[in-house]
Amino acid sequence: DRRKIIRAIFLTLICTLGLSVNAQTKVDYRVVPLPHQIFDEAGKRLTINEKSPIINMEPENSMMRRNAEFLAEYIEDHSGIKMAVKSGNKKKGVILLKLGLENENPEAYKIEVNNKALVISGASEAGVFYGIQTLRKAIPVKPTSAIEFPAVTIKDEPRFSYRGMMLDVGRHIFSVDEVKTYIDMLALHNINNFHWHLTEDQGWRIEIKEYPKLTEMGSQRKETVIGRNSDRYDGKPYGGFYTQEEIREIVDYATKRYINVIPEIDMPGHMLGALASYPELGCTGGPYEVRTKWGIAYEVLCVGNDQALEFVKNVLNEVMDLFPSEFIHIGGDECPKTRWEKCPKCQARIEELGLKDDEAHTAEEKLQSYFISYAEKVINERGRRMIGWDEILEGGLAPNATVMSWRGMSGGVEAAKMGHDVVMTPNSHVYFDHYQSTDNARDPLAIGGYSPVERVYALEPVPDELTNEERKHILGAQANLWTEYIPVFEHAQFMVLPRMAALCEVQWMQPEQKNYEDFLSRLMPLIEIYKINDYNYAKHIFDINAEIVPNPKDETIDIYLDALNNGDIYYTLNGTAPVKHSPVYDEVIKIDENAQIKAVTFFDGEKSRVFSEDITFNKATTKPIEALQPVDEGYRFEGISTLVDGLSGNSNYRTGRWIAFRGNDLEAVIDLKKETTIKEAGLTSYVLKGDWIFDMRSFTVQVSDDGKNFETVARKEYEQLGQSDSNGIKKHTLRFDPTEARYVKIIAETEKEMPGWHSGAGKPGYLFVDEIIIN
Ligand code: NAG
Repeated sequence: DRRKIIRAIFLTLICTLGLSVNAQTKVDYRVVPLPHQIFDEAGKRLTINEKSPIINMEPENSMMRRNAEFLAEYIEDHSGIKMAVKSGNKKKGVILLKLGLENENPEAYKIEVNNKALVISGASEAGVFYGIQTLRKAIPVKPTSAIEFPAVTIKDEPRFSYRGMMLDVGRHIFSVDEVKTYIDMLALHNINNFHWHLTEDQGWRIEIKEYPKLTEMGSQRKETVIGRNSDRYDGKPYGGFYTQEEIREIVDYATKRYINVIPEIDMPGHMLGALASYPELGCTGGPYEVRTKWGIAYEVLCVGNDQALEFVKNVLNEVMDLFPSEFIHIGGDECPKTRWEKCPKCQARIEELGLKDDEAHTAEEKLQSYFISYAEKVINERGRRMIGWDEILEGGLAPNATVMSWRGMSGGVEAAKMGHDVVMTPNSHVYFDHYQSTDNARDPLAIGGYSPVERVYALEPVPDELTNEERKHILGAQANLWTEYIPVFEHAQFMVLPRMAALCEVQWMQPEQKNYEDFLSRLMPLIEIYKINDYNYAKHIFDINAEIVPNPKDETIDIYLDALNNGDIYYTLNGTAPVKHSPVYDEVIKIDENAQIKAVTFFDGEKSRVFSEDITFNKATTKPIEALQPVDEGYRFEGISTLVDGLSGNSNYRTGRWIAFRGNDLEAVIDLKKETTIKEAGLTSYVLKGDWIFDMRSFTVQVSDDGKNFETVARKEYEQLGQSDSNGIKKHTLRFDPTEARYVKIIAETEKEMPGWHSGAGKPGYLFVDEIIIN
C-alpha cells in the first residue's frame, strides 16, 4: 500500500543520505607511523555502529580489558559512536581483540578486516595496543553514526625496541595532568619510553623521603633569568616537585599505555638543586643556591666525599622503589672538573685509586668514570641497567653502561664499537628545544639551533660505519625537550608537535619505507586528532617552502615555491602584503635586481604565515664562485654559492644561511664574468664564542684578469678575540682605489688556536661567514 511505499522511499533516502555521510568519513589505514604491510583485500566492507561491541577475547587479562576500553574511547572521540565493551571467548562481535599472534617481536600486531569482523591480534598486550593506535588513527575525526572499514590485512611491528621521548621538568615543572597528557601524546605516536629528567641545577623535582630538604629547599629557586642569560631577573620565586604518590600515579598511567618511565637523576654535574639542600655534598661546602640562570655550573658533587656516595646510593634506591624501569638514567652530562682539580678530598680519592693523567683521559675524567661505575653498581645490584649521556665515555665507560648519544652520533658509535648498547638522540636532529623555522624573529624565543620537521624525519639512527654486529647495539632513538625557554605546557606541545610525528616514523618504520612527501600527506589526519585533543601544535609545515638558488648562467636568483596543500601561492616582489589578487606563482621566479619577496597561501580557510625574504644584489651576486679550500662538513649546507645568493643570515647559525670553515681558511674566487670596476669588498661573519665560533684573523682581497695571477688590493689583520669581545654579526669591509677586475679572490683566515681563557683552548675555532659584497 501507499504508506508502505512512502516508508520504503523514505528509508532508502535516509540510507543513501547516511551512506553519503559515511562515504566522506573514509577510513584510511595509511597512518603515522605507516604500518609495515597493508594488503587491500577484495571483498565487502565492514560497517560498525553503536550496536557493534568490542570483544576482548582474553577475559582474564586486565591489560586486554583496558585495551578494549581505550579503543571504545577513541572511537567515541572520533565519531561519537559509543560501543559496548564485552569480554568473552565466543567468536561473536564485530571488533575482536586477542593475543597469540606468532611473531618474535613482542610489539607486533595484525589487523584483519572482512565483512564480518575486525580482528586485532597481538604478540603481546602491547602489540594489541599498537594495533588499536593504528585503527584509531585510521578512523577520521568526524561525527557519524556508522563507520565503514575496507577489507584489509595489516601486518606491523616496530623497527626499534627503544622509542623514547624526554621531558625536562627541572627548568620548568609541569602539573601531573600535563605530564599525563604528554604521556597520551607519546602513546598516540607509538612511543614506549618516557625519559623523565627530574633533577637539575634549577630545581630538584622528586620527593626523596630520606632527604626531605631536596624538595623543601632544592625544588625552589628565588627567581629566573630573563631571556638568554641576560643580567636581568624576573624577581619571582619558582618551584615545585612531585610527591612519591604523584610519581606512582604517573608511572601507573604510563604503564597502562605500555610506556616505561625512565627516571633521570642527573649526576655529578647539574646538581645545584641537591647541593643547595645539602651543601656538605659539594667540594667547597657552599653555601649554594638553586641556580637562577641557564648553562653549566662549576659547582658539582664532591666525589671524594663518602657522604656524597652514600647520598647517591640512598637516592637511587628510593628511585628504584618508585620506578620499575629496567633502565635508570644517571645523567652524567656537562660536569666541569674545575672543583675536583682543587678539592683535597677529590684529590685524595684520585691518589687512593691511583688515577693518573694519560694520553686519553685526565685523572679527573677517570674520577668521573669511577663515580659513574659506583652508581652503576648500585643500580646493577637491584638487577637494573644504567644509562647515561655520552660524557660517561670520558675516563672510560662503566662495564654495563648504555650510552645516550646527544652530542651528535659519535659517542654512540664509539660505545657500540665497544659492545655497549646505545640510544641515539643527536642534537643535530632531535633536540625539540631548537627552532623549527629560519624565521626566528617570529617564533617564540628558543635556545637556538634549527631542527624543522624535515630534518627530524631525516635522522637515521644506525650509522653506516657500524658492522652488523655493532648495529644490534643501537636500541633506538629518542628526542629531548629541554625546557629552559619553555615555561608553560602549551608551549611544550608546540615544540614537540608535529616533530614527534616525524620522530615516530624514524623509530617505527623500516628506513626504505620512509618518504617525507608521503609522510606529510599522512600527517593531515593526525593533526585532526591533535585538534580534538586540544594539543597545541606548531604550524610551520603549512608555511611556504622556498628554495632560493643563484643561477650563474642567467645571472639571476631563482625562487621556487611550494606549499603543502598544493594550493595557489600569491606573491609580491616589492614588499607589499600579498593578497588574493596578487600574482599566482606558477613557475620559477627569476630575480635580477633588489627585491623583497612576500608570499602566502591559504589552507582550510586559514592563511599561512607570510613568507618574506630580502634579496640584495651586489657585483658578486649570482656570479660563479669556487672554493679553493674546503667548507666544514658539518656546516656545508648548499656550499660556497651561499656567499653569492643575495640572502643574508640572521643570528641563528644553523639555518643554512651561514657556512663554516674550520682548521683551514676561506679562500674563494669569484668570476665577475667581465672586466668590472670595483672599489670595495666585504664579508659578514658571525661570532658566538661559547659555541667555538670565532672571527677571522685576517681578510685579504686580490684581483686578477686571468684567474691565475692575483694581486692584493687590500688586506687587514684582526686581533684574537678576547673574553669580553662581543658576539654577533660582524661586517668586514675593505675599501681600495677603484680597479678593474675580472676575478676577485677573497681570503679570510680562521682562528687556528682558540685562546687560553676558552674551554676549547688550543683547538681550532669555527669561522661562520655569509654574503660576499663586491662593489
Ligand atoms: C645541553 C644540556 C642540557 C641543556 C640542553 C639544551 C644535554 C645532555 N645537556 O647543553 O642540560 O638543557 O643542552 O639544548 O643535552
